[in-house]
Amino acid sequence: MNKPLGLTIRASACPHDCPSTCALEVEVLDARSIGRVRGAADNSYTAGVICAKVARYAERVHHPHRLMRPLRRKGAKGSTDFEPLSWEDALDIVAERFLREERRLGPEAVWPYYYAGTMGLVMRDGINRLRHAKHYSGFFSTICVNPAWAGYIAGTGRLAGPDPREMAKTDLLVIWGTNAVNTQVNVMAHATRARRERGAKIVVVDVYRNATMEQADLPVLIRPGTDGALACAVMHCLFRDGKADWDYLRRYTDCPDALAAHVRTRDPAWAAAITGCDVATIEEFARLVGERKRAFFRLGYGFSRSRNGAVNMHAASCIPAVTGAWLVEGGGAFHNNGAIFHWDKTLIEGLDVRDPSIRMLDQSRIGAILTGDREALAGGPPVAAMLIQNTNPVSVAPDQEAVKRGFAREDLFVCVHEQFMTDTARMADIVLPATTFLEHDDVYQAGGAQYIVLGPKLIEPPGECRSNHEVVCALARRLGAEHRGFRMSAREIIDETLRASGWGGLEDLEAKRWIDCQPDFETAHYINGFGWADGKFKFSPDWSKVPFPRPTTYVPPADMPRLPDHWEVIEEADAEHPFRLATSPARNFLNSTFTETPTSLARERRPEVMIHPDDAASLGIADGAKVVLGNRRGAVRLYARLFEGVRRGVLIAESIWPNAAFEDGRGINTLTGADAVAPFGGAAFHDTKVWIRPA
Ligand SMILES: Nc1nc2c(c(=O)[nH]1)N[C@H]1C(S)=C(S)[C@@H](COP(=O)(O)OP(=O)(O)OC[C@H]3O[C@@H](n4cnc5c(=O)[nH]c(N)nc54)[C@H](O)[C@@H]3O)O[C@H]1N2
Ligand SMILES: Nc1nc2c(c(=O)[nH]1)N[C@H]1C(S)=C(S)[C@@H](COP(=O)(O)OP(=O)(O)OC[C@H]3O[C@@H](n4cnc5c(=O)[nH]c(N)nc54)[C@H](O)[C@@H]3O)O[C@H]1N2
Ligand code: SF4
Ligand SMILES: [Mo]
Repeated sequence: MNKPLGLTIRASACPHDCPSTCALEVEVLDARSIGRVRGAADNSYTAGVICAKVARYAERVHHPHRLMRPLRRKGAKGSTDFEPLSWEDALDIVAERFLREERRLGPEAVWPYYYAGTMGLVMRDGINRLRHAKHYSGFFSTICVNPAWAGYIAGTGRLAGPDPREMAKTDLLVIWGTNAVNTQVNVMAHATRARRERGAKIVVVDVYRNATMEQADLPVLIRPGTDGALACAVMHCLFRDGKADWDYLRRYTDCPDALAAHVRTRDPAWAAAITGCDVATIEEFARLVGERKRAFFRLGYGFSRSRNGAVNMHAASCIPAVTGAWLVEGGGAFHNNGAIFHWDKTLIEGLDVRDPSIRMLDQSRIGAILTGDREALAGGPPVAAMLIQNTNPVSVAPDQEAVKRGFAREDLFVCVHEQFMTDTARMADIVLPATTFLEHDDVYQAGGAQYIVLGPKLIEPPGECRSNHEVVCALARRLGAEHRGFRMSAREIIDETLRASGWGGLEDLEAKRWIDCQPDFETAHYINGFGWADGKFKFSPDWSKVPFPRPTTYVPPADMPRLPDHWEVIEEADAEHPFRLATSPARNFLNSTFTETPTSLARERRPEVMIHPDDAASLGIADGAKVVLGNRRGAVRLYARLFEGVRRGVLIAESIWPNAAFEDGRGINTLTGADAVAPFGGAAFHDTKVWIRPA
């Protein structure tokens, strides 16, 4: 009998793409197995709380479907017909093919492609060292943060804000476009404290009555892509009712008079017509903001995933600059803390061998790129070979039909390094088995909190699994790629990177488990000025000057609003497509991760679309009926759920189910568009017009 040797509790970090980056405590049962996972109680942001899906991580790490051996495709692309081979043979095949394509078409024919399956700095970003050393095609990451970050930085000049723990010290928490109960549960723990200890009110702005909105004192239910109108109307009321802090405005902002004049015509009636939210709710929202200076705006990603998303994010971030909420603890606008960590990633990413003249290919436009769109290829050679780590584009990328056509190309060679046989791995020529965060060393940085957290190797990898770093180094040797990082261990890289970034070394971090990187109050609240040269918050940003790294080809459109507004570039419903679809996150999945664990699957049941009962009645759709959603990009078959908590004309499909969960293998991203969101790229996942009919 296998008996646990005796349970030890070890410290770790959640590796997933979630703003919280929880500090974990893992029950280690023996050299190869774990038990329960808990949140560290003495970490001030995690505060002992983690989501259910990670608490039962043992299900994922010890899952019988974990990939254990390298595989080579035998059958047609997309079939499940693979045969095992040795690591040496698998790596040789990949390297030979990369070298062959490099000789034939130049190094830009190889496109390393990755994302955030793990957020560990070494395992996620190390693939860039190989790319830079080999002068392979560049990777412009756009799928998640670009519209949100660009929109936030447009105002503040910097991606940082008040200490996220101040959510517990506010009088008014505005949770805007983030379904925190699903996506970052810790926000709710801090919100609950503010309510209990200070009588704080909670406002939730979203496009359906989700679990977060259920907890709101004031639910603000709007149509997707209309947040700019809502923000303008709130500011209209603040100026109208004498709630604007003119001392603050004159000292800290660029053009308060122009803003006041601009929003004078954008009253609640105007916004009600655009947002679908009634005038009384908008007035009540403004009244709360006006009366409670200590107002904390927790701005999420969801409302930025529209074609006008950056403008809407900027508009929402303007509200606390009107009231001067930034001046007080528990006040201001928080989105992400990216700027406080000042990482030096030279070693991890091989930035010292980077050639900036090499083309950048847009992650979200992978369908267009693989199907040979000249503009998407930036005039360069076709992509002939790929190494994919940490991401599942055949499921998560927009314009799925194009993505699938691209991956089906017989002349495209694909190596996928994965933990599971995902939709993307199925399209690979070579599949390599990957470790999980419990089986390798890495360091993590929070986006929605202020910690750097260590995640050391706690158990041995199952089967023949190898880490991303090991694979990158083994390929580098075969490809003749030169960089000292390829000869270092993950621990050595972590140590040197921490030191170069000013965070002490690995030994320090091992002792402390995490580092609290929160800047002082004056810095975090921009008391000494915002992140722009003149120190002023920008109500009127020059979008082309927003400091966000991007290829020179990404230029803001000339008609981007210069002041907060409703920008009418969303995919509005029309006669043929009377509905607007948002593909909001499911609670028990994390993007396409956890779509393999039994309890997550049991709780999510099946792919569904929420529809207002009156809309359903007018179309003859019954609760639980099979329906088809469609537009010019394709059609998707799933089940209807009648739900009063959406506006008429709006549909919500919680995502992201594997493509195979749908009757004909077409996943939800069959419907979403890959046209780049202004100003610097991104995918408008919640901005899709569709028709719906009974199947
Ligand atoms: N359980 C779970 N957790 C996750 C994820 C997951 O898939 N599942 N994904 C992870 C990742 S990668 C990220 S980036 C974060 C993202 O987490 P969030 O910041 O929460 O962003 P989204 O997940 O895109 O959407 C959040 C909410 O925005 C709403 N929304 C959509 N369109 C609009 C709009 O136009 N206006 C407004 N006001 N609201 C809108 C959606 O309905 C949804 O309820 O979550 C992470 N955590
Ligand atoms: N319709 C719709 N589509 C969306 C979104 C949406 O809201 N709606 N959200 C978008 C967003 S915000 C994002 S961030 C993207 C996310 O898209 P992805 O980054 O592709 O995220 P996941 O689907 O979680 O896939 C991550 C994969 O990495 C693997 N992985 C984890 N750790 C490791 C490791 O250490 N090594 C290797 N080699 N592999 C590992 C996991 O097994 C998993 O299959 O999806 C986007 N797609
Ligand atoms: S809440 Fe987010 S960071 Fe925390 S354990 Fe869950 S997925 Fe990980
Ligand atoms: Mo994301």
